[in-house]
Formats: sequence, structure tokens, C-alpha cells
Amino acid sequence: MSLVTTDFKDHMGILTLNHPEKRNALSKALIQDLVSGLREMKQAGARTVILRAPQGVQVWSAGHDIQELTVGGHDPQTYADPLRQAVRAIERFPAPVIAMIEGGVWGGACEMVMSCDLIFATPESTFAITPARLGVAYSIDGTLNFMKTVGLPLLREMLFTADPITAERAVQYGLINHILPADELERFTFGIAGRIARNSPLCISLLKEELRILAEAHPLTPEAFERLQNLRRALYSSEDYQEGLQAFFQKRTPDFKGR
Ligand code: YXS
Repeated sequence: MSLVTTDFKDHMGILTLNHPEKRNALSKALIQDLVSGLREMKQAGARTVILRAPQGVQVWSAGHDIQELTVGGHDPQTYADPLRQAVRAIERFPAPVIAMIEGGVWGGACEMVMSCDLIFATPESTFAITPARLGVAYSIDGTLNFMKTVGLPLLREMLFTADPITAERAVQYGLINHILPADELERFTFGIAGRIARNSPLCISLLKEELRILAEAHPLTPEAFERLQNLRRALYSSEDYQEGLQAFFQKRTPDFKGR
């Protein structure tokens, strides 16, 4: 059974994360279904895609599948990592992808949501960026994606505390577009998606790609890249990274030693 269900009507695609047993953790299997769902929507000529979880969820997505985070000195967030593939697929989809949020959004799922073009959420939604909670060496591309959406003062707070922030705070800082009561969220989202679908799809596709390429225009010297990779290598080879993962699996608070 697919971990992402798909629907299509009136030029609008709907992708629903559907792995409640693992709180929609972004496993390789779920991401493969998500990417193939986007491919299906592109072939159908979708002019907007709504990315959602089932109505009433407490957890929209628990983020990267922690059981799939590599250990033993291997970079857990390489170019081929499923989360990186999901972010690229959303950013390169030739029409707006709208994240419709209820419940908690954790870790890499925050980046995936922020890679969407519009984000509408209920007041009860929360957003937590969690590398520091696990000792994960977050990818350079992923960190830049966060910087493209969240101003540095809030981003530092979210990264360093790994605490969830409320939807109210997120909309105040422009991290999300609108907050709607749960019983209005779907109608509002479909209404905006319908209005976008009535505009020029070729123009919107061009505008989306222009925004993507211009937002990525951050020259990074080879020396700067190698320094960041060196720092990331030290972290993902550290005892702290192992401790972060073990603490999650053992359902206990991590005891980081700083080595
Ligand atoms: O014990 P079972 O087998 O029933 O499985 C439990 C959890 O282990 C599993 N699960 C996950 N499995 C893999 N990866 C995950 N991210 C994950 N989250 C949950 O789902 C089953 C139900 O979880 P449970 O009992 O904790 O549910 P809950 O409703 O009491 O709590 C929901 C959460 C989301 C508050 C809780 O599951 C949680 O704190 N999950 C981890 C959230 C998190 O730290 N995500 C960041 C993942 S790492 C990531 O995204 C990036 C690499 S980074 O860290 O760098 O941002």
C-alpha cells in the first residue's frame, strides 16, 4: 500500500502522507511514494499540488526516519538522501506546491514544508527544527533552505533549542502564509489552489523556477565548502551523534558530552 495517497481534480493534485504508525516519518519508502506521486501529478498537468496529512492528525510528519540515519562515520545527509530528493522534487515541480498543515512538523519535515511554495496551517500546528536534539550534521543545502525561509534570529533559536514553535509565531515571522481554524483550512486551501490554477500555468512555472534559481545564487568557494564538510564529518563521526540516535531509540533524554 502506498505511503502517499494521490488524488487529482480540477487541475489540482492532492498528495496525502499516509503512514500513521510511524507518524509519517520521511522514510525512503514514503519519499519514493511522494516523488512518484509528484511525477504522476506532473503527467496529469496539475497546476497546483496540495501536500497534506489526513485531517485531524496530531503529527503532520515526524521528520527524517531516524532508523535510516546512517552511522559509522557515513554522512547521514548526502545528495542522494531521500529527504534531499523530496526537497528537490518539490522545488523543481513546475507548479506551486501548497503545504496544508495540521499537527506537529518535525526536523527534516520542516525543511520539506519550507521547500513548498505556500504553507497554510491550523493554530495548533507546531514546527521544530531538530538536528541539535539528535546531534545530526544537517546538510549544507538544507541549512541554506532554512535560511531562505526563516530569519536568522528565529532560525538560530529554532536550531539551537530544537524546541517547537507555534503556528502563531511562525506566521508572525513569515515562515507560513496563513493560519486557519481546522474546519476552514481545507476550503481555504482549495480556494487559493483554484485561483492559482486559473492563472497562466506557463507564467507561474517560469516564476517558480526563476525564484528557485535566484534564491540559490549563493556563491560558495571550494575552501568554504570543504571547511563545512570538514565540520560536518567531525560531527557525524562523533560520539554525540551516536548518543542522539541511541537516546531516541531507547526513548530517553540524550546525554551529550561534546565529543
Ligand atoms: O515505538 P514504535 O515502533 O511504535 O515507533 C514509534 C516511533 O519510534 C516512531 N517514530 C519514528 N520513527 C523513525 N523516525 C522518526 N522520526 C520517528 N518519529 C516517531 O513512530 C512510532 C510512534 O512514535 P511515538 O510513540 O513517539 O508517537 P507520539 O505521538 O507519542 O509522539 C510523536 C512525536 C513526533 C512527538 C515523537 O514520535 C517524536 O518526538 N518523534 C521524533 C521527532 C524528531 O526528533 N524528528 C527529527 C527526525 S531527524 C530529522 O528530521 C533530521 C535528520 S534533523 O534531526 O537533522 O532535523
